[in-house]
Amino acid sequence: MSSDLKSKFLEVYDTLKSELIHDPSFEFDDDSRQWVERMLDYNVPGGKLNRGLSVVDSYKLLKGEELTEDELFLSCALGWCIEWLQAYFLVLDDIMDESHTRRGQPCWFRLPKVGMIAVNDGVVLRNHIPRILKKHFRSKTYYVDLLDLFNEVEFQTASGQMIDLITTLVGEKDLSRYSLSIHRRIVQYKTAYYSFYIPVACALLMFGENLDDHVQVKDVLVEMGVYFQVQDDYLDCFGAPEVIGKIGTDIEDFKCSWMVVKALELSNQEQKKLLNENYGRKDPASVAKVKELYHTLNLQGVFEDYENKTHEKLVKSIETHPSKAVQAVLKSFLGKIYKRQK
Ligand code: DMA
Ligand code: MG
Ligand code: MG
Ligand code: MG
Repeated sequence: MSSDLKSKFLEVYDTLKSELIHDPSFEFDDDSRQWVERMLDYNVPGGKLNRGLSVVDSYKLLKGEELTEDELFLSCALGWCIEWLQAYFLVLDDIMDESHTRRGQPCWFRLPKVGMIAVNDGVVLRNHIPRILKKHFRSKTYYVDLLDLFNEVEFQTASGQMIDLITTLVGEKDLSRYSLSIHRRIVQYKTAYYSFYIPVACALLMFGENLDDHVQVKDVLVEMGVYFQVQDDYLDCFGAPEVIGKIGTDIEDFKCSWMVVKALELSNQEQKKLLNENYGRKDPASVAKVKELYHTLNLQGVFEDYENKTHEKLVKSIETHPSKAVQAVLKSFLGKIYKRQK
């Protein structure tokens, strides 16, 4: 990724933010304008920006030549809509997961002056997306398809979040229900569509393509998204908080994480008992016991093996795609996440 593109991308953020805090549909005063600006700066641009930048990258690869100023701006704006979507989901996810840090700073709702105002901030972030789209894409032939895409993906993500959350209630902490197929269902919906499918789908729409003609691309991207969330589950436990910018809470939250599913698969009766007695408890001693078991079961090695095999499978399936440009889009995406540490 060129630093040029990244600085252009950040420039577009400033433009979009300025439009939103001067939105004529609301009579902003200094306080409300300042609140929105601070909330946006805190929650929208501080991540890796992979999802957003991928729209620009993908569009470039599809077009195969330099973008015009206008195309560059529009692909950046679409990229930012995805970053806004991500910010909206993360602000609410951190409340529901009772997380403490995100991107190396306290979660937004943890700030003393914010608290549960963060719930409404999430709604505001969500509402900014159609406002950006209306301002910049209303006259495009693909405008309705864009709106429909964002609506579909939001529905899928919210549904995935719902099953991620209600699965923890099942059978009063009965781990015997957790399986790889339940895990897959959760992560496909909560992560894959909004993290992997939507950036490429945005680029395809801007390029004039019909999304119904790209089912194979969607399938590969969903597989990549599942792999990405397995990495997230792994890093929740074994990642370095100062690198990933967040402290894991999956064990405390009794999440149907890839780690616990694998641990259950590999455990003997005694180890299962240890899991049942300690998984989903907030006290650090219980969490430490679960992590120790993960070490004993060599889940690091199991993960490494999964990562290598999944990478190989994804490359093979990408290479069956008839278009070299599409292959390049998918490979560039895969390259960004393979063996990621954050
Ligand atoms: C992430 O799940 C999914 C969404 C839609 C935010 P998660 O809670 O594992 O994410 P994180 O580890 O970043 O809190
Ligand atoms: Mg979370
Ligand atoms: Mg969550
Ligand atoms: Mg996680």
